[in-house]
Amino acid sequence: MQQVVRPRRAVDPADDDLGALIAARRPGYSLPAALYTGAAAFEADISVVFHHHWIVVGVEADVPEPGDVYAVDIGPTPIILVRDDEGQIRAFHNVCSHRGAKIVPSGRAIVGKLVCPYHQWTYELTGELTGATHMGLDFDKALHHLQPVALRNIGGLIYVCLSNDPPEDIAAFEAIMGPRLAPYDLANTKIAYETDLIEEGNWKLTMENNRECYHCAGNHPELALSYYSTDLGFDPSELSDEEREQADWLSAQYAERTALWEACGLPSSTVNNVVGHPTQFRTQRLIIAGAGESQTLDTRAACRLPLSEEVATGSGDTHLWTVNGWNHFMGDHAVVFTVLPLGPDKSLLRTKWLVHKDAVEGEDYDLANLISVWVDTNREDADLVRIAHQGAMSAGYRPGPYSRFTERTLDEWSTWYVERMQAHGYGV
Ligand code: 3BY
Ligand code: FES
Ligand code: FE
Repeated sequence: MQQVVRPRRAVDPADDDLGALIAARRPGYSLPAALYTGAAAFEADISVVFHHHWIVVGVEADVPEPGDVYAVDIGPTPIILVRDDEGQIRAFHNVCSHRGAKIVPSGRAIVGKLVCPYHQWTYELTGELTGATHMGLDFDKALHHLQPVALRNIGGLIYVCLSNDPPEDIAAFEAIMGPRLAPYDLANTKIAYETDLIEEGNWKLTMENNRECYHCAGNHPELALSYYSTDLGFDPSELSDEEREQADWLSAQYAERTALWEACGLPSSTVNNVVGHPTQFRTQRLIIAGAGESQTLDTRAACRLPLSEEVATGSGDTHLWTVNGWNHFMGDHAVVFTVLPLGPDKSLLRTKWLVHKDAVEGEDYDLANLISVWVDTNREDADLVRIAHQGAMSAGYRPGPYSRFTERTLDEWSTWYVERMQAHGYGV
């Protein structure tokens, strides 16, 4: 069998000097290579971004019933989401208070209690330790409950923060996104399908790739049917007369539709809280192209049961980007993407397609039709992330200029990253 030799970046001693790398980032340009490829940057990302910021890990539908457990790994730190007997969703470190074993394997389970496989310490779904044999009469179980993790359920999206001092601006995010997501009634959805894609690239390259649609025209024939890539901006001087007419038409449509949506109680204006916001997010209600209903190949709804009556027709696509995810909420279904780092050059992209919980596969929706656009788009994006990472590994890589028309959001992303690293003491 032929052995696959993975390319390795020539190690430069400066790769470990995160302070110098952060200080070297030039505004308007992509990051120095070692911030994408280096082991030191990866460790700092886990510590600064994933252990001190609000991270999206799942949706209410991951734990629909009491006793449902969903175990996720945030870098080296495994956590569990659990719905307790009162219906409350809680998050805990997935680490036993005895000798620290990981209690539940990653993935989903249904349990009555949480029992550590090592010595069978037993926890209630509230985290309380109720069973621990041979520990003596003086052993106080109350001191050994599971360690809680900060959790916010924002319109059905589950955010956690591993820090004991979580960024307080989650309140601003909640104030804006709570009302925007409420009409989609995510609490009453189910996961129709889920995919795990291991991307061969740094998680920041996955996030950068998703923040621009410069690459869409050349790479996403399926998504292009329902997605107006021009909503992310093009250089007007490069447009033909016909293209300019189209762009003008689209801006007029946006003005008209945004006013209409707002009048119907569907908040729609763009909010861009990235630079200067620890809990970064950007949201916008997009017009869907074609028949305007959904991100499908025929641009019509894939599921005949809407997520709610409020969004049943003409509600467009609420697009939300956060630090490790992006989302599309449409009238008939939602697609939720979460990105979790596995290594400097490996990231997990988990995608969930949500439909109304009463929708029946084969009757209300055809699964292949529901998932087809994003299965293809994800595969295409994974290829782009792979070649971007390969380039960053090369001795020939130099930080390159972001387009001020189509990649403004990337400059904001990289600026946010540098700011957050500096806030945690790197490069200052
Ligand atoms: O649709 C998305 O989620 C993103 C935004 C722009 C390009 N991309 C495919
Ligand atoms: Fe969990 Fe011992 S490590 S019971
Ligand atoms: Fe893409």
